[in-house]
Amino acid sequence: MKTQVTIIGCGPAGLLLGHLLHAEGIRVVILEKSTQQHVLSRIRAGVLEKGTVKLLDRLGINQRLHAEGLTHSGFNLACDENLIHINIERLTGETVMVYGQTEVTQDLMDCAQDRNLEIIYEATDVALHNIDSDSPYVSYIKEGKEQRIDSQLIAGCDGYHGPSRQAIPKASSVSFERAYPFGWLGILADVAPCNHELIYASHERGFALASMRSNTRSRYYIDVPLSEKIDDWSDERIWDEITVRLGSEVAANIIRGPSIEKSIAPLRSFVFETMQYGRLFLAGDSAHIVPPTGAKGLNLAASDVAYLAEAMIAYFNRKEESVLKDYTKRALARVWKSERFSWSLTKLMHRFPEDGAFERAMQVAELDYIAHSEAAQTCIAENYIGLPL
Ligand code: FAS
Ligand code: PHB
Repeated sequence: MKTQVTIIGCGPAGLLLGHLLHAEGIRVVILEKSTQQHVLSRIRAGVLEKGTVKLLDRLGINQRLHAEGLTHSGFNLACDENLIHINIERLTGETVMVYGQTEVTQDLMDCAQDRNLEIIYEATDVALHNIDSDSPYVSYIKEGKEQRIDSQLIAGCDGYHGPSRQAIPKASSVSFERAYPFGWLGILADVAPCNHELIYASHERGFALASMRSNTRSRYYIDVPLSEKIDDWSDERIWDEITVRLGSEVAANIIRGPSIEKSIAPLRSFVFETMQYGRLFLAGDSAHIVPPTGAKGLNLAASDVAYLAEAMIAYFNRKEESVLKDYTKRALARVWKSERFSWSLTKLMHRFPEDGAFERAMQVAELDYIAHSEAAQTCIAENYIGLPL
């Protein structure tokens, strides 16, 4: 098979890039190792920056987003019993949208079908070949048969564990990594949220987050040591811990219910420099990971592909190579700022095992400063809504 761009991975990065190029008449094929159901079964991000919403509006894949998404004009930081409201709309004039990654992925997949954007699911053993030549290709197995796609460019949108980043020689790249000594235990339940906006809580016992997917479906997180196993956490034990960490005032509004999903995700900050090698371009989690504290994962994938699509459209439709060459520099500039914001919010809101009373006093003092400083709140707000592209 021959095409112009082979996209590996059918997560938000691969699907958004596929749609952006397809809309400009560029031929693409998306290869995904799993089934559509499996991709949709993953519970991940829940907050969309304004830039991500604009991208979906531009593609016209936004009916359900605007019908079912929740527009939030603020969120809260909580320190023990004190709630600090960050009024992002008053401070920046912008809002964010609460709409699950699962729903975004569903909408992008449904539209792919309607618009004849080709996705090959259950494509296993994907391997990249000749990526530093003028004739790169990707091989894969489908229904037991070896297949091959020849294309001018390849986009590695296959997440942290995918083959694309591994295909780039170590000598041509530098990695930066910070692993955190805790993970996020998340629970999803069909109960009304305890608050109309998100609450990120820093408590003596640890971190908690009260989020939602709709007015009838809630998503809560607590941080737990990496040694913890989800089977050791009954729903009751999770609700008890959430109730303590969110403080008595908020806890009074918590409605408990059976979990429809619960899992533990490790926290990591990771950046891979470079995002281009020959004819291969990385986008999303294949090139960088942020701890979810800043709600940046999905949104960084979206900003990467906004830059990459612009570069590939210039290359194919206007025969311009320069924008392609600038991709890594442009994308990484925004990636590092989001990495910094996610890392600083993680440091502020979580208890680190090596921390003593002094470090805790520093966290409490910083949160008290934020509570009384418009400048500090504006800094957090402009990062939370998403820095300009
Ligand atoms: P994805 O990982 O979403 O997609 C990559 C795709 O490539 C997958 O469908 C995979 O099956 C496919 N693939 C992998 N290897 C392949 C191969 N060999 N061949 C073919 N296809 C292959 N962000 C938040 O903001 N809030 C959260 O709460 C949050 N929770 C998260 C929890 C977890 C467990 C994880 C891993 C991430 C979480 N994130 C969260 C971040 C998340 O939103 C990611 O940033 C986002 O999914 C990135 O999108 P992609 O880059 O498209 O990668
Ligand atoms: C979520 O709703 O899953 C969510 C929201 C905000 C975050 C992380 C996760 O920062």
